[in-house]
Amino acid sequence: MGVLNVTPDSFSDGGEYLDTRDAVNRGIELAAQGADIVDVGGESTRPGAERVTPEEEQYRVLPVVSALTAAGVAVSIDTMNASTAILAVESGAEYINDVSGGLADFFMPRTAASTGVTYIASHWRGHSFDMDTKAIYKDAPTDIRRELINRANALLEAGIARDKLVLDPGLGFAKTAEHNWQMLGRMDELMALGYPILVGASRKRFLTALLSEDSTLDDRDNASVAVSVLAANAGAWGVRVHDVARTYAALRASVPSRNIRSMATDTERERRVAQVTRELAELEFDLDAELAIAAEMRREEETRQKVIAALMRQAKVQAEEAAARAEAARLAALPQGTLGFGVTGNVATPPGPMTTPAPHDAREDPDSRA
Ligand code: PMM
Repeated sequence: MGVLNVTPDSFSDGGEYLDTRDAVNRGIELAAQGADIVDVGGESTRPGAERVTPEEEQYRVLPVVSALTAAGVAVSIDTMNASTAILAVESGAEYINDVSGGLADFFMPRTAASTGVTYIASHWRGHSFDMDTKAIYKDAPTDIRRELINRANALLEAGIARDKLVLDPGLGFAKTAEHNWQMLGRMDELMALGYPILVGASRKRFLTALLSEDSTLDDRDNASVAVSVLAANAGAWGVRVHDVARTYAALRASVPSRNIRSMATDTERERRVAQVTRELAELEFDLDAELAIAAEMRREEETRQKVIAALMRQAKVQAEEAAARAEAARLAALPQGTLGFGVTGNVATPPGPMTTPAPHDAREDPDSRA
C-alpha cells in the first residue's frame, strides 16, 4: 500500500489545482512502482495535528480518488469520517482505511458496512492532539490485541463482513517507541487473531531508534523497508509505505512468495503502468471537471453552514423573546397584590422574596412552561 497524503504539508508547491494534479501523478507513480493499493488521505494524523473539517478533507481527496480509480488504480480512502468514506467509495475507492477503527465517527461502522468494501481498522485510543497521554499499557501487545478483538467484534456486529475486515496495530498511535517495538516483536500474536493484518511503520518517529542522531528521511526510509520486510515475513497482509519502489524491491528479494498477496511480475507491472498512464492521459479533461465539481461542493457546503448558523442565531433570539413575553404574561396574570413591586404595562419586575405568587393550575395556563 503506497501512501498518498493530500495535505498542505505534503504537496506544498503550487496552487490547489496543481496540488491535485501532483497528487494524481504521484498516485500513478506509486502504482507504477508496485503498490497494489494507493492510500489517499486528506487529514494529517501526526502527533499534535489539528483536525480539518470533513468538507475540506473531501475537497482535497475526492478528485484524486476519482481520477486514480478511473485510471484503474485500486484506492483506499484514509479517513475517520463516515461522510468522506462514503463519498470516496462512490468515487471508486475499494477500501476504507480508518485509523480510529470506527471510534472517531459514530456513523462509520454502519456506513462502512453499507458500502460493502473492505474496511481497515487500526488500534486507536484518541485523536492526535492528546494521544500521547493515552500511551499507557500493562503489556502493550496483549492490550492492543485485546482492544483490537473488541473492535473487530463491534464492527462485525455493525454489519461489516468477516472477510471484509483487515486489522492494523496502529503503530505510533497512542504508543511510545517501546510499545511499537514490543508489538513488532510479537506480530505472531496478531496473526493468531486470524484476520488479515496491515502494518504501517513507514517514516514513523520510533524508527529513529535504529538510526544515528543526524539521520535523514532517506535513512528512515531504509529502516521502514527493514520493518516492512519483517512484517511481511511474519505474515502481514499488507505494509503501508511512502517509499514503494524500495519496499517493493526488498519484498521481492526477501519474502517467500507464499506470503505475498499479489506481487506482479515486472512485465505485468509494466503493462499495468502503461495502461494506467494511457487512461490518465485520456482523463485530463475529466480531472478539470472533477476539480470544478469539488470546488462547487465546498462553496455550497460553506454557504449551507452560514445559513444554518444564521438560522440558529435567529431561532435563539426568537426563543429568548418568547420566553420574556411568556414571563411577562405570567406575571401580569398573577392576582393583584401578590407582586412586591407591581406591574407596569406589560413589563414586569420580579416579585420580591417575600411575595410568593398564589399557586395556579398549570393545565389552564399555556404559558406556564416558560
Ligand atoms: N498511519 C498513518 C496514517 N494512516 N493507516 C493505517 N492503516 N495504518 C497506519 O499505521 C497509518 C495509517 C500516519 O502516517 P503518515 O502521517 O505518515 O501517513
